[in-house]
This record gives sequence, C-alpha cells and structure tokens, in this order.
Amino acid sequence: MTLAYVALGSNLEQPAEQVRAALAALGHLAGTSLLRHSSLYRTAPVGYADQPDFINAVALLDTRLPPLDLLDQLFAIEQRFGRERSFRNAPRVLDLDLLYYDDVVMGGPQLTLPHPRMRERAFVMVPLAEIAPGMLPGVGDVAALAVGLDCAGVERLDDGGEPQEKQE
Ligand code: PH2
Ligand code: MG
Ligand code: MG
Repeated sequence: MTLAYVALGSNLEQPAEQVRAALAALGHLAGTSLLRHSSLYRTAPVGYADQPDFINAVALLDTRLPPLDLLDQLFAIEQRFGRERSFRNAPRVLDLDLLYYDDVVMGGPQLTLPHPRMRERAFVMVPLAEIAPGMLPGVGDVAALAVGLDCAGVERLDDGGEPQEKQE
C-alpha cells in the first residue's frame, strides 16, 4: 500500500462541484483508490488576492502509480476539467497538487516531495489535519502546524457544500 495525499483547489465554474467531481476522478485512476477525503473548505485566495474564494480539500489515495506517473495523471485530470494556465496563482477550474507520497523525499524540476510550500498554507494544512495522522515524516506534526497558521480565511463547509452554522 502506497499512501499519497493530494490537495484539491478550484475557484471557477461552481468550485464545490468541480472539487467533488475531481475527488471521484481521483478514485477512478488506474491502480488507485480514494481512501478518505477531508471536508470541503471555502478559503480566501492566497498570493494573488483579486480573484474569487477557493474551495479546497485534501484526499488520501492508495496508489500503485509511481510518483511521476501519479503527477502525470493529476495533470491529465486538470486538463480534462478545462484547466488553463495563464499566470502564476491565476484563478483555476481545478488544481491538483501532490503533497506527499509515502515517505519519499525528492527534489527535481517536475516534482518536489513533500510539497515545499504546504506547511505555510492553511488552505492545505487545515483539511490535511482532518484526515492525516499526527506525524507525517518529512512534514512534521500536521495538527500542530495547522494550529500555528492564520486560519481566518478558512471556513469548513458541511456535506451540502453550505457554510456551517457558526457556534456562538
Ligand atoms: N492555490 C494557489 C494560490 N492561492 N489560495 C487558496 N485559498 N487556495 C488555493 O488552492 C490556492 C491559493 C496556488 O496553487
Ligand atoms: Mg496549487
Ligand atoms: Mg498545481
């Protein structure tokens, strides 16, 4: 069994539907099953601010695909969903980022594992903390890292994709 965590993000064309459909697509990849996924989160854009809010989630896969083959398949799903690449951090129909693949540590032009910016991103670490064990080798204590981030722009949605009632 090879465990891989994938971050999903969308902020165009009914983002929650895109993310739900992408979760299904991940589960249909060859040699791959979708073990778990986080809730969906509505998140304020990070980096380039003048764009719609995102829907983000994280999925846990069990896969027989090697890391670069899995990456190719993630790009293929993005393409199928109509992803266009214009400028860095531009709005997108679907972004699939490979965060973590077993305990593989690698760097290279195509892929760095674990994902080099994941620890700083509340829109990744908060959903990841829902489904990952406490410690991920090479990443650290996921829950503690998530708690240490500014989570003001990160709001968990219930299963219907609507914001949760705020508990006073
Ligand atoms: N992805 C980015 C840049 N900024 N902000 C949010 N909230 N969610 C994202 O998925 C996201 C982002 C680059 O991939
Ligand atoms: Mg990304
Ligand atoms: Mg990406």
